[in-house]
Amino acid sequence: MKRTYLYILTISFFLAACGQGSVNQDQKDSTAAAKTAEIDTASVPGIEKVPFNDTINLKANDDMHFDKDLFKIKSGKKIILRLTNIGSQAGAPMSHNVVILNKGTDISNFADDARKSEKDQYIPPTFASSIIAHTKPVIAGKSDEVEFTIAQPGLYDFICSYPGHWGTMQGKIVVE
Ligand SMILES: [Cu+2]
Repeated sequence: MKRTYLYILTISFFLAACGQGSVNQDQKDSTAAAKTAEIDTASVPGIEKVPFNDTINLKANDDMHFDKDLFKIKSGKKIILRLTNIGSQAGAPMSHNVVILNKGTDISNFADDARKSEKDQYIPPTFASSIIAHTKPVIAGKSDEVEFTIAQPGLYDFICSYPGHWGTMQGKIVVE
């Protein structure tokens, strides 16, 4: 009888200890999540080698690539977005643009609507609130330039919204 009592006591103590353990684990998890949110932008591979810039200067070619895919800018600062199309001017020249998307925008959904927005030069009105800045369509040999400011630090995507281009024409902007 005494032995059973001890046994139950031991089990209870063990369970209590486990309970305590899981509380600590939860605390650890939430601390880790908070840290992840904090270092979100710092965890972008290669970002430590990218200097702060006041200009996002992109060149696009007929192979549907931008010459750069990673930028670092300061929040609240006026930034120039410039796109130059260095593609061939012969035949049927290919156009490109650059669209900077707000944090958390689903690129695939955006591109889907962009594809259906030919009359709006592939800038979908349905996603107006997700667009921070965009250039005009730029044909080979031309360039376009716009200014923008991003107030909130974080990680932002940019793409070319021409149909079928965004898969290879995209990059990231870290705002600190
Ligand atoms: Cu393009």
